[in-house]
Parts: sequence; structure tokens; C-alpha cells
Amino acid sequence: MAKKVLVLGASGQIGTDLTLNLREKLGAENVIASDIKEPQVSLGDGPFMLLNALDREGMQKFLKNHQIDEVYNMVAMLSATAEKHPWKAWDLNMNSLFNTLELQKEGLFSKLFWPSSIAVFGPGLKNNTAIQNSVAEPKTVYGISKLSGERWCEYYAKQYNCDVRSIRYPGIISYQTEPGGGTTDYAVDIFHKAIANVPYKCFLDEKRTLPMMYMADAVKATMNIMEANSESIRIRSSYNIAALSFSPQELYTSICKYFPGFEIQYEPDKRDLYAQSWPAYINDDQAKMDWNWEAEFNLDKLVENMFHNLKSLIHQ
Ligand code: AKB
Repeated sequence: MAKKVLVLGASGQIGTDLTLNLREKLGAENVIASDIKEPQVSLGDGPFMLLNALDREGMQKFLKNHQIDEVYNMVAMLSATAEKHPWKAWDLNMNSLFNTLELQKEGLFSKLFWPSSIAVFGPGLKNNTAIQNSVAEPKTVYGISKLSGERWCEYYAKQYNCDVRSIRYPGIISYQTEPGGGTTDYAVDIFHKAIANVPYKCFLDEKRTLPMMYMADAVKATMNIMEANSESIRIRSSYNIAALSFSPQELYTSICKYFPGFEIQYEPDKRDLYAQSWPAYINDDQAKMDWNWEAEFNLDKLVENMFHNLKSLIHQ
């Protein structure tokens, strides 16, 4: 029998693509998408439920009435919005996680995916590179919540035998849904401005190199770690994963190959400070070794794919 999964936060940037891919793989009816609001972008055929990840009783009731095997908890307030609303971010990011961990502990489903981020790391890393076990001293509220979440995931795995799996996403670049409230969002906005032939005002410094990843790779990583044998998942906090690192200026140069007249101005704001506190490079040897992780998209392939898909969406 096909397994049944629940995606919380299915209307978000990663949630949307993940839901579509899971539906393709498992069959639309086996993937229940949920969010606190109706989706703005199509999540394909298949069931959708309004569910609030902060409402533990509501989720408990739902899980008791449905035979769910896996939960993908994609609920989060990202870095820039979290700095504006620290307590709200802490409440959302932590309690949505606690609720799913507790419901898993009650035996209402067997496997949990929870996303962490490169934001768990702080400044001062050797070669500006985070290895799997680099000291993690986050300077942002978002990073603090993600690092705390990682510790709790490991705790529930060790103490209660919960099968929790997590990866530290870098900035994610996608065409279906735009991100909201993150620091790495510039790398999606810039494509929309280029295609609309509007100059782009970048809120990061032109040299601010950050770890990034195309959505197809992020979804692949998520599905791969969830499919891996439990014994191979030796890290129960969260795995580093990497694809590529680039600065706004490097991305701009690649985009100019398609839109030679495209203009950019740099006006770094507070978000540049959050980005400054993060590593520029990620070492993901552990994920490669444990569950054979390998990214596919380099910068040229990513830019080509983004424009191809954005143009198809415009002409639909
Ligand atoms: C953000 O910019 O807040 C996120 C992240 C790095 O996790 N994309």
C-alpha cells in the first residue's frame, strides 16, 4: 500500500514544490497538503486542508482520523521577518516543531522532516566555510530558533526514538513560488526584475557570497533523506547540504548573458548584516557519505532553467 504523507506549510516556497513532487511520486491522493491559508499557486490535484501547525489539538484530531506515515513540517518565519517580530518568530518556529515532535512521540505518524538552515552558523568560521560540526553561534532570531530546533530534534530522536530527519537549507531559488521574508530572497527577486526589464535594487552588498541552491536540488535532497535507510541517518540534528555559492554581482553577471541591458544598483540594508553573519561556503561531506547526497545544478544551469521556466509561466 502506498504511504500517506502530510505537508504542513504546503503553500510556502519549498512546500509548494515539495508537494507537487511528492504528489507525482506517491500519487496525488496520498499527499495531503495543508496550510493556514488557501494556496495562491496550484498544488496540483489532491487533498488540501486548512491546518494550523500551532494548534496541536487540531492536528492531533486530524492525525487520529487519517492514517499518515510521514509529516513534512515546512512551517517557518524566515530571517528578515523574524528580526522584525522576534517573539512571534520564536513562537511559530519552535511551537510548530514541538507540536509535531509530540504528536510523533504519541505514535500518530512514523517519520518527520523538519527544515533547518545555514542561518544556524555565525561569523568567524575558518575560510568562511561551515563544516558539519562547525561551532554554531547564530546572530539572528531565525538562526537561534533553527539551532534550538536542531537540538530538540536530536533529543526526541535519542530519548523517544522518533525518526526525525533534517537538512540545513541554503538560500533556495525557485520559479513557482516566491520566498517571503528571507535574506536570500534577492536571488529570486532579481530574476523577476530581469524578465520584466526593470532595474534591480539589491539589498545585499555586491560581494556578499552566500550558499545557494536551485529548488530542484532542494526537493531532491528532502526526498532523498526521507527515503534513506534509518541506520544511514547518523545525524539527527541536521545535515549540511551544499550546491553552489555566489555573490549578487556573480549572479548579475550570469543573468546579463540573457538580458545584456539589465541594470543593478546596490543599496545594502539590515539584511546584509544578517547575511554577513552567515558562512559563504558549506561543506556537505557528511550528507554525501551518509545518504549519497549530490547537487546537480551549477550557476549556469540554474540561470538557464530559471529563465526557461519563468518564460513558460508568463506564456501560460
Ligand atoms: C533566509 O534567507 O532567511 C532563508 C535561509 C537562509 O534559511 N532563505
